[in-house]
Parts: sequence; C-alpha cells; structure tokens
Amino acid sequence: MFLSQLDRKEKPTFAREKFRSKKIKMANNRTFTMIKPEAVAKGYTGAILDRMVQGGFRIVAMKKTQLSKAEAGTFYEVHAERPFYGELVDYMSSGPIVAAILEKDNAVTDFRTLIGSTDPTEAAEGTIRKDFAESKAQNAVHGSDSDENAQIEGSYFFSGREMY
Ligand code: IDP
Ligand code: MG
Repeated sequence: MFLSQLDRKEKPTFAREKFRSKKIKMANNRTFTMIKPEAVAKGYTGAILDRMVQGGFRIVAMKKTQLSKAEAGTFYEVHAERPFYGELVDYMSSGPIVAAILEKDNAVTDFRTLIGSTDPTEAAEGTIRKDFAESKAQNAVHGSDSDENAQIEGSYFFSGREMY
C-alpha cells in the first residue's frame, strides 16, 4: 500500500524531468536581439525590425528600455577581459535600446547570418549590420551566439508573462 502510493507520487516528477531535458536539447528555435543605442537614435528601429520579420523571425517579446552601466556590464561580462569592454559598456548604456526575443527554426545561426559580421566593413551585402551599422563598436544590433546564451539573455530582459 505504502509503496504504491510512493510510486504514484514519484511518477509525475519523473515525467517532468524527462520533458524538461528534452526541451533543453530541442530549444534551438529562439534567439535574443537588441537594436543598439546608435541605431535606435538614428530612427532605424522600424526598418531593422522589418528586416527581422521579412527574414522569417516571429517576435515573441519586445520592449524599449535603457541599460544602466551596471546592467550593461553584467550583460557583456564574458568580454570583461577584452580591451574594448569599457567602451562597450559605456556605449550600450548611452541611450535606449529595443530588446526582443525572436522565433524561427535554427534561430541563433540564421539570425547571425541575417545580421552579418561584427565589423560592418566585413559584413555581407544585404545584412543588417552592412546596411545600418556605424562601426565595429556601434554595430546596430546584438544577436545571441548560442541557444544557451539566447535563453539566458532573453530571460534577463523578459518574464514568462511577457512572451507570446
Ligand atoms: P558579436 O556582437 O558579433 O557577437 P562580439 O565579439 O561578441 O561580437 O562582441 C560584442 C560586441 O562588442 C560587438 O557587437 C561590438 O559592439 C563590440 N566589439 C567587438 N569587437 C570590438 C572591437 O574590436 N572594438 C570595439 N568594439 C568591439
Ligand atoms: Mg557576441
């Protein structure tokens, strides 16, 4: 009697664990982006969002907001040892940005193709950075570099209640 009760209690937990690990492995359909301060200030927000939508990405969540220096520092913590880190943190907190979670098959890879190389002078024709970026530092948009970072970055800006 006791054992069968225990069994019933354990089963749902096991099922949830199984579901969770499957979801993590299969979550390659979302990425996170920011339209960076110089692009927002120049009025490129609408045109850049249009490129994303025309590129096959669905907007799951979106907001206009401004990062504090501390928040920009945390967001770009992986680059803390790079020589451009201070400049990057100052720049990313210098004005409003537009943050969004985007959905598409192979979202991370396809989005990085759509935005082009970090340095706009090396970006392919027709990419967002080629057409809207000012420089390697002020390069119009951010795109996550892995599924794991897309998940971390998206949930830094949005609660589950803000994703549709
Ligand atoms: P990514 O945005 O293409 O992934 P990362 O190497 O992750 O490029 O760099 C993050 C951001 O730091 C870039 O988007 C750009 O704004 C800035 N950055 C990268 N390299 C340089 C540089 O050499 N000088 C100044 N800023 C840079
Ligand atoms: Mg990067």
